[in-house]
Amino acid sequence: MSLQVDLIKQLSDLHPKPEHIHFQYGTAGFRTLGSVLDSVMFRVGVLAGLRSKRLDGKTIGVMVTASHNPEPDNGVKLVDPRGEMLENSWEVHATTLANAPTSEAFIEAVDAFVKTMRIDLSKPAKVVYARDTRPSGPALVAALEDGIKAIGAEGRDAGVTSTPVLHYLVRAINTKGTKDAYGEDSEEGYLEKLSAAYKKLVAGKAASPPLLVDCANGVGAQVAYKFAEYIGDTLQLIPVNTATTTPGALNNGCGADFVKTSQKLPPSLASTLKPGQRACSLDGDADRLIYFYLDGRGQFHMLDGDKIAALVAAFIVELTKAAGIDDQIKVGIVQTAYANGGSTKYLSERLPVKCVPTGVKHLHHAAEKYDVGVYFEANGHGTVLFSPESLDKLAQHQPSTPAQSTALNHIINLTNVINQTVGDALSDMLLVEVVLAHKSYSGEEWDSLYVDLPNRLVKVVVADRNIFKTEDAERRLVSPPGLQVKIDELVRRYEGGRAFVRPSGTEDVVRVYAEATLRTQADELAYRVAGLVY
Ligand code: NG1
Ligand code: ZN
Repeated sequence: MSLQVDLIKQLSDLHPKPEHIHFQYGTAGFRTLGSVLDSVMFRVGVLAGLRSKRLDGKTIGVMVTASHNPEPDNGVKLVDPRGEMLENSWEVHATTLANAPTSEAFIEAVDAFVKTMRIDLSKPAKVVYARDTRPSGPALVAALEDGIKAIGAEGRDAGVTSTPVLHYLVRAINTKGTKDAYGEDSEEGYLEKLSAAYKKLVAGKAASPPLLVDCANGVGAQVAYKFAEYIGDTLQLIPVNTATTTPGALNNGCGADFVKTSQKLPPSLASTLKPGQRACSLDGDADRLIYFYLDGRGQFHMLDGDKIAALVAAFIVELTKAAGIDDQIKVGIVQTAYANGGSTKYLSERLPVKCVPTGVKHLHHAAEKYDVGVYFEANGHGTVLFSPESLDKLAQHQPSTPAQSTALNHIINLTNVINQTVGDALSDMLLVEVVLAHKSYSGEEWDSLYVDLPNRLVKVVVADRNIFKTEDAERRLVSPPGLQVKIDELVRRYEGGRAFVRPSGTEDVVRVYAEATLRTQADELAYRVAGLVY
């Protein structure tokens, strides 16, 4: 079977590539202004179909979102059959196809690609796709659908939903009817699976105080409202910032990225959040989660991805001990250079900790090497992975006391409340609430596990961010020559100082991170390092 060249040409001509734009499949897929992404969407539709054919007709996912970025931005990324990010080696093929200047050049590139990858075009192809609430979404999905049609793939529209729901769907579809079945392949199936596990885990525990959920005016609002229904009285969820149709509201002055970057309470919560009460923020596609609370004096405290990792890892270790399985199932942590030094110190005194470069795929792959791998980026993106061997051990373990049996059941229920395909704000929120309920922790008690070092993250716009090259999991620069020596010199002058510089993989900027024992010193160090970069 060969390509349907006429059909591809006819449809591709409806989605011409804009001149003078170079697209790049980065850590978060293609991401830029929604208004220039039409051709990219069409071509991603074709590519997703080809990937499905290459993998023998397994369903591939496509998510249309720009996450925490401003509303006019949009983006697209592919999801592999187990619900994971697209295999690394295909990122360059995605980039090549997206940049073919004309329909003819695109068809030629597809043809060459099919031949080198030995893709059997007679194989079936299935693609499931979803989008967030951005206004540019419907038109971009229409372009994607043209691409799916052009390659002769079968498309399934999962509608408007969160990124983690789409990842769940992909895994559920591909494991249906097997021994690894992940759940019903629908949003209801997802809600049902997670909330049933949550309810078992908190059965008999005192009801938690109501939880404010800042939905960033994005798609998380819709999923949060549904969870509120599914989990009923066990925990009262109060979704706020749910204006998904108000122009300009998405991620604006609210959401996980706002809270993490500005280290402030979203102004819209100022009159609602009471001292002592917990709240959390999701990002625009609901795959990041940040908690916070106001103390008795009304002072804001943030509980970020590092704090979530510490809370959750300690709880799982405790349960493996209580279940008498801690000699067989070991917990490990994966972080990036952005993890707060306070968290790294606290965690590495207790558990194995690995530092990897920024980007979910690096964290995910490193976490797969542990029996139970807990990975979180400081920005609140993360999850927990249980290896297939650990799942087998849990299923086969014979508890010798009722207490062991209870602990074992808790761990098994945790494997179901956790979305193991990708970071999932609402799944992580239920997980955190389980641990807090079991430990009877308030936000303040959770926060006191360790003290965060004051830190500052700044963006620097530079002429060419590609000259910045790093090593040692992005903690040191190898290029431009000489710059790292200058950074080292500066850092030495600050007590508890640490700083690093790396090019962003999602924005045309260089990021500078600094921490120090004192707030003013962390800020000063960040700005002085930024001065070196500029
Ligand atoms: P870049 O732009 O490469 O720093 C950002 C986040 C990553 C990750 C990606 C994907 C920070 C400092 N960086 O990457 O952690 O989440 O976006 O969305 O938060
Ligand atoms: Zn996101």
